[in-house]
Amino acid sequence: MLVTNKAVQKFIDESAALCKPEKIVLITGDEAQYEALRQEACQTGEMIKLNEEKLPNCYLHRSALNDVARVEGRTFICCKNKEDAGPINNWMDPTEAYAKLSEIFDGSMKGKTMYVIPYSMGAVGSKFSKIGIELTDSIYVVLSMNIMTRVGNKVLEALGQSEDFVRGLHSKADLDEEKRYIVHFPEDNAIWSVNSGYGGNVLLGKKCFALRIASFQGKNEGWMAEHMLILGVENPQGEVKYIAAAFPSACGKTNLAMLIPPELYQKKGYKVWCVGDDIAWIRPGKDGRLWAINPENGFFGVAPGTNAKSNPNALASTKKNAIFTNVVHNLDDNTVWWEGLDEPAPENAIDWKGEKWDYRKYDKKDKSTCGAHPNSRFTAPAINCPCISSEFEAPDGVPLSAIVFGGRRAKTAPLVYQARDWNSGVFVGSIMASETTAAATGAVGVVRRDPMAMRPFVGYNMADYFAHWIEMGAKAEKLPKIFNVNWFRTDDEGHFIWPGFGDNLRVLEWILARCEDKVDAVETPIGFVPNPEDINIEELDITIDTIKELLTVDKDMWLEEVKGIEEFYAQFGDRLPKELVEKLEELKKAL
Ligand code: GTP
Ligand code: SPV
Ligand code: MN
Repeated sequence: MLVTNKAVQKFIDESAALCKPEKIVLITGDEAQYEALRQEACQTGEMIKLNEEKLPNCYLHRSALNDVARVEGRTFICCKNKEDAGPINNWMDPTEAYAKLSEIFDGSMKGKTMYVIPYSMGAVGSKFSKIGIELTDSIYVVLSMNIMTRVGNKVLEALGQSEDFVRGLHSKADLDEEKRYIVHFPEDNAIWSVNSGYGGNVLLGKKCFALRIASFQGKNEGWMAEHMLILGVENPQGEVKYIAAAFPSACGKTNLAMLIPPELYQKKGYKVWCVGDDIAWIRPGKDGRLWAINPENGFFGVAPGTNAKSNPNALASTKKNAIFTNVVHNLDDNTVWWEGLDEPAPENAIDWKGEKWDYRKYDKKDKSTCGAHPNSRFTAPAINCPCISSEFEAPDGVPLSAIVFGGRRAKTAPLVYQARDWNSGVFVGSIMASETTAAATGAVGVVRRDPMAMRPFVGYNMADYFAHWIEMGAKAEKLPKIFNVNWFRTDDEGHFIWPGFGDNLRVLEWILARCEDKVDAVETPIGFVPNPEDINIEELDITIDTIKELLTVDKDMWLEEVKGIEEFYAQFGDRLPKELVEKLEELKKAL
């Protein structure tokens, strides 16, 4: 072992004493080591090597049938005082949690190898970056972390003798659902995850560190960790403006981050650049603006629905050095397939469960007949993305012109509206609600409050998180403007009214015009909506009446909404910032 950092070595020794692995292997970042691990995983059946000509260095992995998404009910924030975790998070006393999980971890790696993954969230050595050490018994985790983060000796070098790193311990153990725990100790910079092998539960740099632990660090250190994509819109003059957007899981971040401008916009010279598709770390800069970095190094994107029309950039990103999880295996040419891909379903196929699959039995209305799991995903290196931003590695990140919130709302929320000011924007984020998706276990399609798309990811009391947002507003003079969008309004038959995807640029154009005071708007009780003629519908098959309809703010529905907000706010008691109580009163009065 080449670890010279004493705190890292102590963490490894203590964890090894608990989990009792047969071997300990340091992940160095060396390609030969990865290649040996890929081969080992193929021998054990953990991964399947795909067609080298069509999908070079790509692999397929199937998770256990009971382990296909994040498990919010088994995710805990373990801080000393229960009140500090707040009413939204599950809480366990840290001492109790360590004891309970120690029993599960005890001997969980017997006969197995414990891999030590030193990784950096953000470019290695940048002052905005943070380091984690993940210990795991899963090769799938090692190889996926190598795609999603920056890994290896260079990270240990950057860490030096510092003790400032997040300690992540993961074991698949028996994949027993009843003993599955995703547990965070924000006060100890530690994460323990056991009995899962799936994405957000086990790639500890992602939701566990970069959102739950980092949101807590950000509150204490004066910055923000958010569930946001970051994109740059380049106008025909070549100026690039940056937008960060928070949508709940499986509500369109990856799609918006990589959008292809409609032909009309391409001809004019518009381009969109992707900085990140899931997580943003945001800090006030010396110039009074808010600056954002994407701490990740790859995409863990939803596969179903990704195709050459909806998201060609995401599709292109998966063509080499990618890992697919729970998609269909096309045996005819040893490639992969999922619902919504451009090609017809393969004749000769294995579904996500590992069983022979007949596409003729597929029924759109019955998710259980899908070949690919609805939350099947790809892990792909960011550098594969044709529209990756030149600022992707910029150590200080990019300056934000706008922050956009959004969710899946069939009716209430209009296509777009602008908050009156920063605190109104915090209010708009705090009242977000969205239909649940397959990204987490549980019912799908139920509307729930998901403030700032962070409901499952705030590592402390959400009332304090709202207060932190308000405080951040006082820290920067040139704040981004705040907006809310809804691509998901439906007609009476349940069809989406707005075309979405690339055409969302038409809405971003209005948003950026508002940021530069170039366009008027109409004031409504919830904020400013566009004049319908200011949303460009050239070359679309919808009329101005459809836009009018998409922009309506229905008072009765909003009065109903207010009741839901009051109920939601009531949980926080006195801890809810008074600024938000005032904003709710203002909304009620305006309605
Ligand atoms: P996470 O990775 O879970 O955080 O999800 P995400 O927010 O990145 O969502 P993603 O972009 O993967 O989109 C999820 C689903 O939303 C896919 O099925 C898309 O097809 C669909 N979707 C994305 N953008 C739009 C849109 O503009 N309109 C409509 N109708 N659907 C969209
Ligand atoms: C999400 O659920 O928001 C994701 C996927 O981005 S996971 O990494 O599983 O959290
Ligand atoms: Mn996400």
